[in-house]
Amino acid sequence: MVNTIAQTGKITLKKVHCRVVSVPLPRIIVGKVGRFTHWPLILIDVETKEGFIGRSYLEPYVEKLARPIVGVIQEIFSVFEGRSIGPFDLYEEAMKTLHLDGREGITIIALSGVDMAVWDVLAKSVELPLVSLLGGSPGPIRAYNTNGLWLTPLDGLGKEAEELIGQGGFKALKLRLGRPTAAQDKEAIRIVRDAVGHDVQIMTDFNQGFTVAEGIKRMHALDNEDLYWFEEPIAYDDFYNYAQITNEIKTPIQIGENIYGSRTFLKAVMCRAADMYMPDLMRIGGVTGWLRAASIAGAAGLPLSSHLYPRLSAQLLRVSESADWLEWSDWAEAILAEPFTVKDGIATVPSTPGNSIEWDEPAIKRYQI
Ligand code: SMN
Ligand code: MG
Repeated sequence: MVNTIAQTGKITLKKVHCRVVSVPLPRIIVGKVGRFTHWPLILIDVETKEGFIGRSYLEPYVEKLARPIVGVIQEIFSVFEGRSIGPFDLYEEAMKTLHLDGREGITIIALSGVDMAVWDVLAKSVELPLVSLLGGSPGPIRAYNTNGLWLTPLDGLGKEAEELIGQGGFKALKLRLGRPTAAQDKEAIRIVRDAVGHDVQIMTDFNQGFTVAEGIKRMHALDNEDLYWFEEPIAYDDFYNYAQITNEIKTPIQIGENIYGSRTFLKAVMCRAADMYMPDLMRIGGVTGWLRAASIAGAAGLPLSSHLYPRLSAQLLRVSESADWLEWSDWAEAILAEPFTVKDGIATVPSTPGNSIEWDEPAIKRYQI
């Protein structure tokens, strides 16, 4: 194998393989986003002429959308097949063609998957972890546990909060809110607070459940509960109303998991839509999109956390100027080879080359659909 990538900085793209799996969730998701017992994943392998394989995965939420996204991945890849190119150039060229079908939604989700895999190839070709290729270093990043505390019966929340802390000595958890009454939300917070004490941060997420008026009323009612953030109280793209809410509510407002691409990210920042941001790798534009959004957040002094994709997000948070918290979810763990664990509330980026995504092939066989 002749590793010309290390000399030219260019990767010769040969083939893309996509597989779809549906893995059982360790804890069922019950929220404003819906009810999920299983979690679909698109597993992407980018094969290169130089012999390296770059890997990434996407979490499309909706099983029926996995195939259409695979179709878009193949379409994007076909433009680059046989060509030698670097990640930024690929991203730019693909974005230029995406204007035909729109740069938000499934198109950028598919491009994000390709982008993450191509960056993995580049890092592997120079035998560096992605974080080091980007100028950072392997090491720690603080993490919060997002794996539970859904809109489930109140009497189970205390025990569940204790279990979630126990999954990695966590110092922070996410609790979903937006129950029928403010009193019920308050009770949920009290139960979790009693279970975990005052040294644990509680992030909260409304998953866009409210109208503007309802959201403002509810957040005023919960504004003195010592919560780390209120996430997505209203529709994710209503930046003007977010700005009003952010101005009016003391608890920091968090958005970002549904923002597509760095230009829309900039629009949110320019609107002063939120106090803090949490991009999602599959929507922001993969590694390339993350780097661009993180520069904006850093320069603006806005704390940056992540959404899902803990392995790759940990690497990127370590090169992000305003890095805040890693969202640690175990939903994709079932098909990944090395466990990505948290100890004393800290996740550690390993020093293995690439983005540290490797498959557990027997598990993939079990869950492939
Ligand atoms: C979330 C993400 C993905 C599926 C359901 C809920 C949630 C989060 O918004 O922030 O983790
Ligand atoms: Mg959320």
